[in-house]
This record gives sequence, structure tokens and C-alpha cells, in this order.
Amino acid sequence: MKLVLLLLSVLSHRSDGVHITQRHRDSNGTWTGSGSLDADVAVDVDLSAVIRRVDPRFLSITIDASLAAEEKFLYLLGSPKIRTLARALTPAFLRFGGTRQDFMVFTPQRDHRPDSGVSAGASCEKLELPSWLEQRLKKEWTQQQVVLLREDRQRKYRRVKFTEDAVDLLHSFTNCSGMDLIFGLNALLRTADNAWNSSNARSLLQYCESRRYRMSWELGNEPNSYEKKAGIRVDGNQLGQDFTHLREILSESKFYHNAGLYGPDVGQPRDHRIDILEGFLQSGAEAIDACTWHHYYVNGRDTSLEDFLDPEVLDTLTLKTNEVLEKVKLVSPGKPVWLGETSSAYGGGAVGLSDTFVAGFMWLDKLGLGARLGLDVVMRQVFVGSGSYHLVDDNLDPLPDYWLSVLYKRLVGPEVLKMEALSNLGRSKRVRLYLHCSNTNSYRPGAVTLISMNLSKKAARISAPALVSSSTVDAFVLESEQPGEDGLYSRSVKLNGELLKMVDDKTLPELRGSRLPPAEHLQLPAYSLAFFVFTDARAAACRQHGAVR
Ligand SMILES: *[C@@H]1O[C@H](CO)[C@@H](O)[C@H](O)[C@H]1NC(C)=O
Ligand SMILES: *[C@@H]1O[C@H](CO)[C@@H](O)[C@H](O)[C@H]1NC(C)=O
Ligand SMILES: *[C@@H]1O[C@H](CO)[C@@H](O)[C@H](O)[C@H]1NC(C)=O
Ligand SMILES: CC(=O)N[C@H]1CO[C@H](CO)[C@@H](O)[C@@H]1O
Repeated sequence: MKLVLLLLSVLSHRSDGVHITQRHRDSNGTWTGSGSLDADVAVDVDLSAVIRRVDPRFLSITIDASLAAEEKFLYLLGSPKIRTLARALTPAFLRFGGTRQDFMVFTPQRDHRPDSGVSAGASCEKLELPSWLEQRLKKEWTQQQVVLLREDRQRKYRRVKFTEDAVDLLHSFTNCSGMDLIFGLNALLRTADNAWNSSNARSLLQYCESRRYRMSWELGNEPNSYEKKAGIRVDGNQLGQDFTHLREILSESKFYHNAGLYGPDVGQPRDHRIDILEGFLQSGAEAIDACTWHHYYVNGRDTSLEDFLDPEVLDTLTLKTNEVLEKVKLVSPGKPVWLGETSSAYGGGAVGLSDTFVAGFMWLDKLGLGARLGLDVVMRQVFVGSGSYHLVDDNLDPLPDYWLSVLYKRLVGPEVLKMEALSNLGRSKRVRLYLHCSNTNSYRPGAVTLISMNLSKKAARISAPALVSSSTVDAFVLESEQPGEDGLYSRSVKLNGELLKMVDDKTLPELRGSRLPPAEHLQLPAYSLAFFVFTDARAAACRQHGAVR
């Protein structure tokens, strides 16, 4: 095993830059190699072994159930542009759920003849939404958002009926763009003795089975707030029994007996929420394939730019994640843990922050930190639709976090490598680094991808470590369109200096790295997000697909 030590060093005579310089420590512990001794952060990198392997669908997305509060808006998912954008994020799960899932009732309207309906038998191309209809729906969606917001503010939710059409549209969208659909069932249909009433779910399952729709399932959304949302209290133990009941129903189905079931989609640990999780796991752990919880850093209504750039805020994820991981490990060791719904700010996001360049720091740090801490899947709220935390805006144009997500998919592999910062100065917290094997669909085995963020004002410089400095580097540096703090509020982003936008509705631009010769300094500008791919690093950990240590 080869242990390489990197040293990130601040050169005190340069007020405009951080130099991240690599050095080796020889067998008696002496530092060798060039570089300043004004070390800020030293980083241990171990390229010999993979410490964790996440699900290949690690970066996944959601569609909030509010999009179906009026069924017609689901037709937006037939937009060729939306499908093109979704396809670039595969492989991924698409979770359909959220507050309104617990108010949705399946109300079949069509005959279940094998060849009826919008999606049956039709090829993916035939299902495209005509552009006149797209324009009209986009306009109406703006008005619909006002209605939804009012409901959310007053916490008054109408019962929503949905038909086969809704299911067909969701399935067609995910199937045709190559995503795996997770459908969130209504857990607030209860019997007189407060057990889950499965009768509506049974009829939905029957329909999906008749259409042979491959999909997986959830039951209920944030059960910890059922009392506030619906005046119904469901404890963890009962919820676990409800999941066991659903697992039995799935087991009886020829088509779904191996289908995934995930839950309980609890809010992040706070007061009694962790009790719900514990009670749930005791009675329901056997029923689920992964344990899901939700995470937001801040409240969308009272947050600020400072929060979005604050390393202390980013670090709160560690505390919450460890709390959940410990609880799951105790009751159900080995059970995968997922962020089933997550974004920057709750309450629909923070307008002007969650949908701008600055949101990228919370998103990329969550991906880096989440993988390292032990999460297997992270589902971003939302792909398109409700709120301001979407990846694709209401005009169906991609926002900065969308481009960040596509780059992550292409460049970052599921293998997490060990990289530890030995910091002595608080300042260094503003440069955040994570290391993975590169995605082998894009690079040869052995390549590694350094994920890096500089949360501060001035430019930074990275000197490549010797082990990897013999390697060519593909740099993908994302910066705002405008320089300085104003740029943080931008809704567009540049990759290596070039503004990113779709070529046309069916074509993404080529996302080219800028090729740097070995041993060059790497520039890490102020307020930047970057991926550095060391193409011929020949990391042993990334060449053998062996055991995870
Ligand atoms: C160990 O330290 C001594 C000086 O203290 C040095 O001469 C030597 O090169 C170092 N490295 C090794 C591998 O012994
Ligand atoms: C699912 O996708 C495949 C192509 O990816 C397509 O041929 C098939 O018709 C789709 N099925 C449905 C029901 O949309
Ligand atoms: C469950 O719901 C269905 C449909 O609303 C109803 O007919 C049935 O009586 C309910 N079952 C129980 C046990 O409450
Ligand atoms: C401190 C830090 O680590 N982040 C750096 C990002 O870039 C500027 C550039 O030099 C530094 O001042 C920041 O400190």
C-alpha cells in the first residue's frame, strides 16, 4: 500500500493565491519535495484501496408530487428538451413523491385493455409533447405555482385524484430517458384502527402490473409531520408494520415480488424524528431495501448568501448523517442508507440562491461528503417543477446545478478514495476536496477525479502531486458568468471560460475538459467548482475492481 501525502500550502508572500503543493514523506517522517513550508492543509491520499463504493445511481433526482396536483402538468415530462436533459443524468433513480403523495388517490378511468392509453405500445418518439402544448403548459404552470405555494403556507392539502394517465406519463418519462422510477404511495389512507389501508395501493399495483411497468416503491413522505399536515399521528412502529404489509402485497405479485421498497423518508434528525426512525426500523427494517431520510441545510425563507458559502453550514451534514447511520447500524446493520429527498433549502428553496450558481457549493459538497460518510444514493429535490431548487427552470432551461450534475455523472466514478485533510488553519475549510476513481465510461481504469471547491474570494492554485503530476490532467472548472460576488447570483455558468447552453432541444454542448500537460500548476479560481481528472494516474484502487475495504 502506498500512502501519498499531499500538502496544501498557502504561500504567505502571495496574498492572491493558495498553492496546493504535493510532497512526500519518507520512511523516517521527513518532508521532501519542493514547495513552501507555510502549510495550510496537508492531505493524505491513499490510491491503493477503495474505501467505499456507492450505487452507480448515486446522483439521483426527484419530481415532486405537486406536479401532479393537476394531472395535465405531467405532460410537460413529454417535452423532448426535458427528456434530453434527463437522459444525460442516467443512470439514476427518479423518485416521484413529496408532501402531496400522501393526499393522492388512484382513480382509474380507462378500461384496462392491453393496447389502450397514451403510452401503451407507443414508441418513445411518438410520445413527444407538441411545442404549442408545451408553451401553454409552461404558462399555466406559473399560475399553478401560486396555488401550490398558498396550500403549502396554510398547510391545507386537497385530496388529489390521479388516473392511469399520470402513471403512464411518469413511466414513459423515466423509461424513455433511461431512469429507474420510484413511486411514492399514500400512507395517510388509514383504517379505523390507524393501520395503513392498502386497498387503493392494490388497485394501482394491479394497473402497473397489467402494463408491466418496471418500477419500485415507497410508502409515505415525512411521517414525522403527519400531525401538522393532516392531524394524524403515526408512530414508527406502526409505520414499520405498514411497510411489512406492503412488502407482503409485493411478494404476492408475480411482477413485483423482487421490486425495490424504500423508506421511511423521515425528515432529518430533530427531536422525536429519530424516534420514528428507530421504531420504524424495529418493526419494518426487514421490509425495505434501503433506509431513506431527507436533508436540507437551511430554511428557504430566512437564509442568506453567507449561509450558502459557510463551511460550518456545509459541515452540519456530517452530524446529521452520522446520527442516522449509527441508528441504522444499530438496528439493521448493513442496510443501505439513502438521502431520499434533499436540497439546499426547505420550503421550496431560497429564491435567487437555490436556483443560482452559489447553490453549487451545497450540492457538490453534499455529493462529495455524502459518498465519503456512507450514503449510497442522494436524490436531488427537484429535477423540474416546484420551488426554486430545481435543476431545470420553469422555461425548461438548465440551471447551473444541472450542468454540475452532468459533469459529476460523467467524471466521477462510484469508488471513493481516502483523502484526509490535516488542517492547522481554519481558513482551509473554504477549500473542500474529495477524491474518487474516475468514471470508467469516460476514462481508462486507473484515472482519478479530484472534486474541488474554493468558497472564497480570491484565486487559488493547486500543484499536482508527484504521483499524479506525471499524469495529464483534464480540468473542468465551473465559474459564474460574472466575476466576484455578483456572479454568485447568476443563473448561468461557464465551463473553462465558455458559457454552457443547449445547442438545441435535443443536443447538449460538448463538455470538454481543458487538457493540461503533466506537472503544471492547476488554477482554482475564486468561487469555483472544479473536477480535475488525472487521466493516467494508474491508481491501483481504480484498476482492480476488487473488494472494498
Ligand atoms: C531520514 O532522516 C535523515 C536526516 O534526519 C536523512 O538523512 C535521511 O535521508 C532521511 N530519510 C531516510 C529514508 O532515511
Ligand atoms: C420503454 O423504453 C423503450 C426504449 O428505451 C421503448 O422501446 C419502449 O417502448 C418503452 N416502453 C414504454 C411502455 O414506454
Ligand atoms: C379501505 O379503503 C377502502 C376504499 O376507500 C374502503 O372501501 C375499505 O372499507 C377500507 N378498509 C378498511 C379496513 O378500512
Ligand atoms: C482559504 C481557502 O482555502 N480558500 C481559498 C480560495 O481561494 C483564495 C485564493 O487564494 C484564498 O484566499 C482562499 O483562502
